[in-house]
Amino acid sequence: MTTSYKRNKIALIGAGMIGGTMALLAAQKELGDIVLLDIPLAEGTAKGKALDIQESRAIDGYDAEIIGTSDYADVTGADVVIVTAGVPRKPGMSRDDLVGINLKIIKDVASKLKEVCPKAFVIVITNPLDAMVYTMQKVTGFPTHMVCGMAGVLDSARLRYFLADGIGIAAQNVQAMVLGGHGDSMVPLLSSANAGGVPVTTLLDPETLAAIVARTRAAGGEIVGLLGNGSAFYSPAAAAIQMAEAYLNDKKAVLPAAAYLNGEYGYDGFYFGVPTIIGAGGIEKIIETPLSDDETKALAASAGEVKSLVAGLGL
Ligand code: A3D
Repeated sequence: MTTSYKRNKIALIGAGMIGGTMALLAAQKELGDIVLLDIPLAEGTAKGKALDIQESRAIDGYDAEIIGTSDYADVTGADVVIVTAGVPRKPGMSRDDLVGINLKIIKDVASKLKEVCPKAFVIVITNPLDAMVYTMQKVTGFPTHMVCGMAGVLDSARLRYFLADGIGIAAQNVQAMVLGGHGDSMVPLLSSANAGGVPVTTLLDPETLAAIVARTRAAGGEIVGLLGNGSAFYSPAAAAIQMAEAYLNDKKAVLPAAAYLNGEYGYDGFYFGVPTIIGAGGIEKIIETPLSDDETKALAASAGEVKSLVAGLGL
């Protein structure tokens, strides 16, 4: 009996800082063949990054094909699409300040994806995240469980790192989640955060914990301020690739993601950061975790902000 296996196809829309980093990570993890797409004006960037990564194949040993393009025909049949098309923040800007310019871009990208890869699992990264993932789903009409946003994995990784650093242990030993919208009102959950099963509230004093929560909320802006030009890209790329891997390898991974709510947490009809299970079915389930009273209130405030931004999209 002969069995032939086809490699997965991963399309990265936007070949900028996050797009290029994701291409490298996806190649190193051998997730599949990679298409790096940008606008015609930046096609050279997409082609150049693709060729640069291809030229490291002999060193790294992976076999994936990586191409750069501005032609959506090359995206045809993609299994996973990760979208970073748009512009990042500059120092002093909020994520919501990007809505005008990025809304047009996401509408354009979504209308093309709808034609070429209707079965894809789509992960949006472009900010303002919760509004852009909503736009992606509305314009493509793809099933809501096949369209999601990356923010929670990144925000939670930041929280986990800051907690681990404060306690003096390895970051992977800390389990903690950030829920809600991907903005200043995001909700780091301390009630369930633990280090190897031990509640972090017993390991760090309240002042230190409050400072960590504040730093987590402002962590994206901290990097924007340091870089002076552009926003974080290594950790956002790693976070989105973890989500893509969970889908492609049916990992049933518990990962916070911007998922479409149908009554979970008492909300309905918009995308919001919640714990999910990601596997071959996309967002297979939204998990409802117990929250403290303060966390419930903070989540309500964050939901109010996301809902008003989404209401202004005119979709
Ligand atoms: P950048 O390096 O500027 O790359 C964006 C790329 O998108 C550029 O190469 C553009 O040419 C390209 N682009 C613009 N319009 C289109 C289009 N219509 N079709 C295809 N490509 C297009 O930015 P980046 O990679 O640093 O960031 C990308 C986005 O991610 C920004 O909106 C950031 O705000 C956002 N971001 C989100 C997070 C989250 O956690 C959600 C974290 C970091 C950055």
